[in-house]
Amino acid sequence: MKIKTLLLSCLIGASIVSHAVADVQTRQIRFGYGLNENSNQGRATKVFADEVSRLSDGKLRIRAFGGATLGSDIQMQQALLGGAQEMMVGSTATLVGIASEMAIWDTPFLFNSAEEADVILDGPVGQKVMDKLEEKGLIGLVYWENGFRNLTNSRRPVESLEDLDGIRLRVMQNNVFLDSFRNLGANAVPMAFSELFTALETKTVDGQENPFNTILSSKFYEVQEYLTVTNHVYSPWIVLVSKRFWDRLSATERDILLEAAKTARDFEREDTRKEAAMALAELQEKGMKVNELSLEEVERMRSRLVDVNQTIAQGVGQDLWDELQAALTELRSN
Ligand code: TF8
Repeated sequence: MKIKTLLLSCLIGASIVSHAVADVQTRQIRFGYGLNENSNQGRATKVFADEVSRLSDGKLRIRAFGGATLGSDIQMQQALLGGAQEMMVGSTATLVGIASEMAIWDTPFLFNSAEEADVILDGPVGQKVMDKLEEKGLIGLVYWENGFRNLTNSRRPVESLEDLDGIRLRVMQNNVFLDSFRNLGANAVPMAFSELFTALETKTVDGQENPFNTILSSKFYEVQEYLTVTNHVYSPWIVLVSKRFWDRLSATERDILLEAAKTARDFEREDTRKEAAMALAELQEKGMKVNELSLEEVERMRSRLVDVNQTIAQGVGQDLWDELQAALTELRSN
């Protein structure tokens, strides 16, 4: 009985696959990302590429370009809009110029844990925000984890908010980040990630903020002495497809890209969390001086940032904001 069922499901499986692959053309898909190959972004892109190849019998070929060789996040988004590039993964924060709703993920201290982020991002609110991209010419497939962001700088340990005074801090090209860090007293400078290492090295800026993973994989420890654990915001990445390209794909081709993006997402989140758990110790070994912001200072930081929430709610629409808050309340009551 069991063998029979197994055989039967193999047969059904085989027929689905052969039908499916017939619906798949040979295509090259340029997939760009900003971090280097030896980063969580790079490793997950490799998983995505392998999975797309496996599901399509090698017909769909992902050509991955890391290290911003196809341009910064914003430049790649433009290439996707124009149809000059097919896919990318990048920060949602840099997408705000195209879909203002994306700013909702920039809310300081929004999520208490990565697991909370998973539920919200993969749930109805995450989907709703992602769907806003379509009318702008982009298709969002899934969110990957960038992670909780922490502060580094080359000037001094940041123990209190006052220590941020006058620090030239690179932020993502996004008004929420700009306003947030200005409210905290830093001299915030918006800049593409692809220019950041050099800017830190030449002291054009004194500091930046990113998850431990990126501080490690981008070797910021070579040019930044102080790391302050703040976890001030959880930032997602999003996997994007050019709508012009998407519109030409068959249903099967679309399914393959979406399935592979989900597999890569699950891998990426696990990989990122494992790396993050080790990264802090490694950064200390590399010579970074690490301090944790005291609870009292975190509270001061939160209260200075409350005004930003108001601005975000206005920008994304009060309804969406309320929906997110309700989803979080429900999640936390379980
Ligand atoms: C940043 C982000 C970067 C992303 C990446 C290049 O600081 O955290 O990780 O933009 O896609 O810019």
